[in-house]
Amino acid sequence: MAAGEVVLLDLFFSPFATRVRIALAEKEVEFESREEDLSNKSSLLLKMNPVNKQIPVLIHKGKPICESLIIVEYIDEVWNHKSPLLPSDPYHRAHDRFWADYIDKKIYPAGRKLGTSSDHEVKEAAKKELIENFKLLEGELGDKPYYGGNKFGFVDVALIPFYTFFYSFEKLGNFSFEAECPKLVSWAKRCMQKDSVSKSLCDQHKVYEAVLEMRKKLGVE
Ligand code: GS8
Repeated sequence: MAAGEVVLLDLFFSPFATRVRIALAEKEVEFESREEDLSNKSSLLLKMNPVNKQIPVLIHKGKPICESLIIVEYIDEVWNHKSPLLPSDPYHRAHDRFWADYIDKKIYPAGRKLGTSSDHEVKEAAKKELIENFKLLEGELGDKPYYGGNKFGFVDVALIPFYTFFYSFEKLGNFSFEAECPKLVSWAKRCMQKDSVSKSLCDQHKVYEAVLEMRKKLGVE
């Protein structure tokens, strides 16, 4: 592959960018990661994602693809020679898209609320909501090794980046994921045994530092 053919506008602790790094690693696609400073966005980011001005953006042969789940689907379609992420059956594909959407609509907002709140009651409500949402996801996993069944798939890619936030959630919410969602923690550890995942996820302590930094900037103690 020619140098610069695949470029990712990236941010090391972003769960959304991590999805893209995992999908590219699953497909063994080489890429150039360009770390963005979101307080001083590059002209390339503004040009490639003029609508949302957000990372991640995948630039493939000079053309941008935005929104992490759309990017993961694109990667799955373009590099379809190995490690299929979405199932071939349309019903199962729709089912996977539903759960990936659930993660964006339920997990991310509740996690963000917990990460950015200082008020005790708001924080407790966010923690309760987050745990309930994760428990529901744990139920969906059931006794399967992965959300993709016997193999790592689309929903696994969508969810596993949030594992690096578990430590931050536990510190901020004063609870234990192991106690609340033991099967989900076993699933996460299983995913972490894959090189594509372990090399793409950011260290949980670095994530916690970034969360504390963000709380300082927002003026929440
Ligand atoms: C979310 C991307 C996002 O929130 C996706 O790609 O799935 N739905 C999108 N990106 C954040 C960084 S990660 O927290 C971002 O770029 N924020 C900058 C901004 O909003 O100005």
